[in-house]
Amino acid sequence: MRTDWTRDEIAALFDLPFTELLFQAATTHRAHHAPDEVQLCTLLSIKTGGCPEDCGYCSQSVHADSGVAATKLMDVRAVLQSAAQARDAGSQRFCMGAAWRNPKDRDMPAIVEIVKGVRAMGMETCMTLGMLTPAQAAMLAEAGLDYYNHNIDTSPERYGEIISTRTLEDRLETLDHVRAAGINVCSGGIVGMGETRADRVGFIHTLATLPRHPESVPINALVPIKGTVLGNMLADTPLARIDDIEFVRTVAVARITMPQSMVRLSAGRESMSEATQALCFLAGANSIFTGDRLLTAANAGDDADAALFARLGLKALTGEEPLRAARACGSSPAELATAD
Ligand code: SAM
Ligand code: DTB
Ligand code: SF4
Repeated sequence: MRTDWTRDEIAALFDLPFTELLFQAATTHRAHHAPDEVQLCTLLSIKTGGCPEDCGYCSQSVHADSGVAATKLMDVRAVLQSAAQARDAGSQRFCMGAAWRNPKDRDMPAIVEIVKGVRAMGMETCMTLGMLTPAQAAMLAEAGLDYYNHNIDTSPERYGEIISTRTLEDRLETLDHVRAAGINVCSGGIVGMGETRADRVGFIHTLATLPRHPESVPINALVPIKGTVLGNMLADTPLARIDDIEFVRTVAVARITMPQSMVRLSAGRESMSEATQALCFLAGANSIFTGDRLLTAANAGDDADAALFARLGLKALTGEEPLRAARACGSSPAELATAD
């Protein structure tokens, strides 16, 4: 897979006539994925709020005035109960998020127990816990964690305007540790934070030129949350909200530049019409978050998604993923990911 995309090439994709861009994205999608299959992932916040980081979009930052109460890490049994419900609702992957800058070593035994428990239920596991040391990444790999989510969020130029308590380089370093440990990478970001087209180009460019593309690329549309810097900004300047067509273009460019990745239409579906979501699927999105809650914000809910899938003739992706096959036969997931 190409990892040498230039910004000019990516900008040229964004500039294509919409019909041509969608045709190219849909063609790329079909070459690598079944176009009627969409992966269902369920999110659970296993430790909510009270986060010391100052991400301008996030309701869970102590710097926000969003009214989200801080909780302790959930009890292992309660997490496993939620995972069982998600599995019974047809979810393939269980993604667990903690509002931490980084996990403390004393948190790791419970995290390891959770990973093992969810995996034993036959679901793929994903965790997003903030920055990791190489040793913590190795512990998660040893526990059997399938994916680690760690978003780059925006362009390198814009990063410092959105988050001041860590740098993009910190983020990339954790992605390196995750890769080195042999865990699949889930990394994407947020559009609709008042950024320019050039920022969206820089954001996709950063992901598409990583040494290996992330296996999952979540594209979130900002969920404006009152009391956060960006939620307040959008309330004052509603025109800054991203145009639906531009959002679909971003999904299409992610699909074309990272053909084998699962591109997830992530947060923000609540405020998107069915027609816009359908365009995202046509543009190559092949993964969503199901259930009625994301981490703290509302999500479409299983009934709405079942109705949408029925209208569009989409079905839930099932079956063994390359990672599981890789583990079973002893080769590393990294080798499989580069087998192109
Ligand atoms: N604390 C960990 C971290 O930041 O890596 C994990 C949880 S964090 C909430 C996971 C991701 O959710 C963020 O990187 C961001 O991309 C996304 N996110 C958070 N708040 C959002 C919002 N209001 N709208 C859209 N995406 C959001
Ligand atoms: C990702 O890219 N999006 C998810 C997941 N990774 C952890 C989180 C979305 C959060 C939306 C806002 C909220 O629920 O607070
Ligand atoms: Fe903390 Fe993650 Fe929210 Fe940033 S996005 S404030 S790191 S929970």
